[in-house]
Amino acid sequence: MRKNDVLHSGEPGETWKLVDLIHSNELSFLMEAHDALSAAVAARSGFRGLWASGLSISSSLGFRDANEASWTQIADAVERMADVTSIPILVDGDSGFGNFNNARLVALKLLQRGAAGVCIEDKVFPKTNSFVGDRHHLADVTEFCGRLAAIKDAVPDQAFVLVARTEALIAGHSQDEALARAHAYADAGADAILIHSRKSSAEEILAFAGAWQNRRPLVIVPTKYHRTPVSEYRDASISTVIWANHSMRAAVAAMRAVCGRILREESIAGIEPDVATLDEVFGLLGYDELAVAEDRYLPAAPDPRTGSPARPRPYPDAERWR
Ligand code: SPV
Ligand code: MG
Repeated sequence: MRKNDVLHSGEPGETWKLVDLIHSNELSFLMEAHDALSAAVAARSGFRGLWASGLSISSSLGFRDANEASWTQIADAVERMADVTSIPILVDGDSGFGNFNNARLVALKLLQRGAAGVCIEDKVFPKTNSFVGDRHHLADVTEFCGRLAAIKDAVPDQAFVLVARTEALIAGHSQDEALARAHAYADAGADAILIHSRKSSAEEILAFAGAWQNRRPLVIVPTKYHRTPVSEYRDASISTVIWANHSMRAAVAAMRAVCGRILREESIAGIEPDVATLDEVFGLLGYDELAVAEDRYLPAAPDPRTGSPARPRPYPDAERWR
């Protein structure tokens, strides 16, 4: 579930895990993460893959999801997520941060920083979050296919998953337009297609899935149509569901609640049962490994009373942090 906590060079074949998830006959789930801590929590919870959400990373940095954060800031966040987990990360690469040249550079850098795949959407730079306003200008199909092809050519690792996301339905276009785009993106080399919708029912997504006939694995983001049971996605042979922003939104709600209570009660006594213990935080971030490493690498301090070089383990609590 977790790498060697601090000194982690990645595990051989790790990126294939995302290929396996996307191609699995089972419905797969990717959980949103926006920093190392949320990635560690999702991995510990049992999720087998992560979605490095542009919205959530931007929000955690105090930016709007409108390409205000630079791609290097996104890559920094992704690197820390990859450092503390061993589950694959599909990175939200927005529209690729420019033309084919920016897109292929970003994809290559994300691979180098530990990502297992990138998803790029057929918008122009700067993009706007799909749930904000109506200015969702689609990229020209041929030009977007160039971005996809350039990524495929530039990223030599066959295990690196390229997801092409069409915003055709978000931008108010027809199913036919969405399908034509998806077929063009598959022809250009996309390993999977993400079809996005902001309707409150899954109707248009399920219609798309029916017409798509599983030509490539289909990925969905049911943020707005959240009431649909996942059994409907299984029945529609959808490959992967992304829970796109729920750790970030949960964190906002939890922080709001705890700040309000501490302010009102002028005390932290009452909130203790409602916040994570420090042991949980230490456990998530591998403090047990540091305890073992200190024992191994630091010179033994003499006992001040006896002068003996033998010293107790520095963190007798380490077992609780596993
Ligand atoms: C994100 O998580 O940043 C996404 C999904 O792109 S959405 O916010 O639904 O557009
Ligand atoms: Mg996004």
